Amino acid sequence: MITLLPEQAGPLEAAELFRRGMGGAESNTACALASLGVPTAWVSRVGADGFGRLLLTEIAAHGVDVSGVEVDPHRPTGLYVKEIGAGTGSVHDLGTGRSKLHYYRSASAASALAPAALELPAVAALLATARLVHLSGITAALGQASGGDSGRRLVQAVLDRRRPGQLVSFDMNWRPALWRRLQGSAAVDPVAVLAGLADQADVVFIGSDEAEILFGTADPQRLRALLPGPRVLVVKNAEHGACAFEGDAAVTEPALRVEVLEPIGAGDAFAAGYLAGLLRGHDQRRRLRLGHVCAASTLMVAHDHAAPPSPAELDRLLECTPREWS
Ligand code: KDG
Repeated sequence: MITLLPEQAGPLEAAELFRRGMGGAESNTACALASLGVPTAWVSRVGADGFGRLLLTEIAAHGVDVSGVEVDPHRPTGLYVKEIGAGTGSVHDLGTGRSKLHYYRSASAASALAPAALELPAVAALLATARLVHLSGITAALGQASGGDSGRRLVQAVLDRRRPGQLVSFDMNWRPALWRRLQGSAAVDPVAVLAGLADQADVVFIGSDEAEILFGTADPQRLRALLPGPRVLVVKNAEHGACAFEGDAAVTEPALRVEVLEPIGAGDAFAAGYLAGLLRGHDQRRRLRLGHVCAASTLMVAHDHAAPPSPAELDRLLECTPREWS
């Protein structure tokens, strides 16, 4: 997605100047993974417009393979506007942050993502060799607002077709606006859909704020009991830290203390850091740490993503003791 970020905080009606940026949970994660040196590809759809061309160029410039991105001649590229310090206390309606996102995505190219995407030769070739496929609850929700479930079917098809040994990670990414039908309430129970998909993945990420809304608890042990399927369940508790369960064994790692400018995108960066650690064979503590370091870089900027620290700084942060961990 393209993002429009007002130059000044305040209500949207007072914003005159906007800075253009790049957002979208999956592409944020892809860019951060590529910046960490992990060969990464992004599969999505953009419009045949300037914003679509810009996204393709910029995401490729981060080192991400965009050969699996389809250009739709009939639908525009998705867009969202960030309202900074909107005073509503809601990010994705979660009540955690200082911004509110206004989406212009319902008729966008990416909103038409469907299982047919897997038939594209470029996408089939990427999936045939990928060690890990990262999915999110955002993709699963696409189509729901207009009464369809193409996004959910696409996520299910990826899960069904995974090769032996191929890992699938799933970021819950609760976006209530996507699950609300354009008129009336949701056609399906989003909690059942998300829990059902998460249960089939190998690694699942969930924020405690979204866990509280979806499952009525943010307690990691209770969440593990509710989501027993994935080999690894990572529960992220914002500035406090994150807890990873592998089987029943839990490892908790505190977050870095940083000055937060804007939280959107930090979860995507965390997923990238954790997954890079997993693919490199790091233990749980190091994976969580790498997640926190990547999240911290994003928390300190107004845009949705930031380059992770240099390899030398990363090594220092991964080696220090929790007391020096700030
Ligand atoms: O996680 C960050 C995303 O929320 C943002 O980049 C936009 O993908 C987006 C979404 O659907 O909220």
